[in-house]
Amino acid sequence: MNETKLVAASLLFLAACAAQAQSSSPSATATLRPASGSQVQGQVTFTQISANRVRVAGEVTGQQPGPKGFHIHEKGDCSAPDAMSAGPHFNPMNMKHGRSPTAGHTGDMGNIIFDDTGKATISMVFDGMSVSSDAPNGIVGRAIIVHAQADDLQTDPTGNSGGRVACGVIGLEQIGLKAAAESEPKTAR
Ligand SMILES: [Cu+2]
Repeated sequence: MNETKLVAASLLFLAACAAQAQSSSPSATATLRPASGSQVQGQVTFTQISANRVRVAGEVTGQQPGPKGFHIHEKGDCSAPDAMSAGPHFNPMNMKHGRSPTAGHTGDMGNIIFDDTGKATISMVFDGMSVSSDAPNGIVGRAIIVHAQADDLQTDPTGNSGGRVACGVIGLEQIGLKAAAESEPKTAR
């Protein structure tokens, strides 16, 4: 192989790596907005770190201190004032409520812990979900919900975590405009 061919081959290899890295680590974001008259809001990012494994990171503020239920719900619709429009927990495997990955719904992310100032800093990894809008376990286009109470990680199907105090639609970062449009309050329901 002469030098030119070698360089060309190397470039092709690098390009292939870059393309693969891009397609295998998509990320999505959700902007949590208050529901049920709360002041709870925040920003959460979902990053695919390997097959069916997603890192969830972000910050939520305006909540009472302590652990509060934190789930992905089935429908990317936060239009109802109490966020009930987001439907039940995202549960494509038809499991009982609990906590992923050993048991539970795909959307069961357990609790996030709010400190004395009402802020929760989130950094967790979950198996069994993907940052996709078409995979069976894809979370894009669904909604993330913060609850009024702690999830007991047991009571089926809700975790007995009370009302919904914040809701945000999960949208791919590449289609930020579409995600923003989807999270606009709907005029008719
Ligand atoms: Cu929930």
